[in-house]
Amino acid sequence: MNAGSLSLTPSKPRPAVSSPLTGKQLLRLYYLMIVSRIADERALIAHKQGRIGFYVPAVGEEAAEVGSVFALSPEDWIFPDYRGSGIALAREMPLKIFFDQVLGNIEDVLKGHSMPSHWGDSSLNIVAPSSPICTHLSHAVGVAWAAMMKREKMVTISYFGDGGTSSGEFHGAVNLAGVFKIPTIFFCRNNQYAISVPVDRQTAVTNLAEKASAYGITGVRVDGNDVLAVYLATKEARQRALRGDGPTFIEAVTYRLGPHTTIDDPMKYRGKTEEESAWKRDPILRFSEYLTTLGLWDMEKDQVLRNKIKEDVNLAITNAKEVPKPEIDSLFEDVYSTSPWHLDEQRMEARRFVASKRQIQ
Ligand SMILES: Cc1ncc(C[n+]2csc(CCOP(=O)(O)OP(=O)(O)O)c2C)c(N)n1
Ligand SMILES: [Mg+2]
Repeated sequence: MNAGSLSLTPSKPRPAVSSPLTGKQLLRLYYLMIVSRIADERALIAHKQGRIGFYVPAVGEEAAEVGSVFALSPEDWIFPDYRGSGIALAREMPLKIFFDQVLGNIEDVLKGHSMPSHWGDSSLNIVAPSSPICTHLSHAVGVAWAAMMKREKMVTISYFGDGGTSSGEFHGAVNLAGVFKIPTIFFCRNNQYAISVPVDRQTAVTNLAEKASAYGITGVRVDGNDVLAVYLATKEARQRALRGDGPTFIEAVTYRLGPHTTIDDPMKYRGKTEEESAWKRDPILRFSEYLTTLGLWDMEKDQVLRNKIKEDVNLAITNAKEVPKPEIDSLFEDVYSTSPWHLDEQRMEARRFVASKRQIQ
């Protein structure tokens, strides 16, 4: 679906309010934020119904994810972490591919090899994430370094959380990128928690962007619930990288409105009052108010858009459930060019196990 098919064209001429983007682009951003929210909400329901095994929602962090991806060029490479529905969808991943990955069926581009909501797709320049925190940062640095040597006009961007900035992997990657002025962007979504641990229990720094100065690179703190501020900060970081002025560490200050993952209950470590006040800063609500002020949006359009997206999301998830799962042999593919003996043994064992299950059924 694209914005045009829902007549998301501006209904009134734009007033003279300054915006870095055209009306059409602003509405596209809004569409992407809502599709990310609805896809996450639908996936959480599917998990409660026992239809999917695991999910990592980005509810509340849509402005940070969508705004930053929107500032990139198609040739840039993205290194996401496990919380990235807005990243994948803003990179124009179709809902079909998105839910095929969540369900891990045979049409999943990653062949069901990754955990649900770890989206990757080489055709979209998105590297499949792995779950260990910040291990992908040095990969993003390495790819950007290679591009720099080859004089290719591209940057890389890696996504991670506030907790990730306390890891050794963060230190190693950012330090190296600073020394060699690597054209990369370190994008931190400070959503206030690392699972149940609040930011002030894991770092004495109140402003994470300050960490950049320890590596001699530019640090930018941006309101992560303001999609346009995030867009501009990322765009500038991209230009800085391409000019040869080195990497940028962006801290997007936001809030994780949902659980850490489907196996978390935030009520065990934070109160309802805190959540309720965070919902008042919902980036989607805020952006819809901005669009309404510009004369680009109204309640009726909003309802039409949400209903259409819900239909699209439901269809994608229903279809993905119908697609068969990969055969057990696929577990052993894509790692070795020639399978070693111990994997051959395990493959035979796995085949016997599946066959015995089938007999019982
Ligand atoms: C190296 C490593 N240690 C521990 C974990 C377990 N773990 C998964 S998510 C997480 C918290 C990460 O918090 P943050 O970096 O703030 O990202 P967020 O989940 O809030 O987006 C932890 C400790 C892990 N995945 N990898
Ligand atoms: Mg966090």
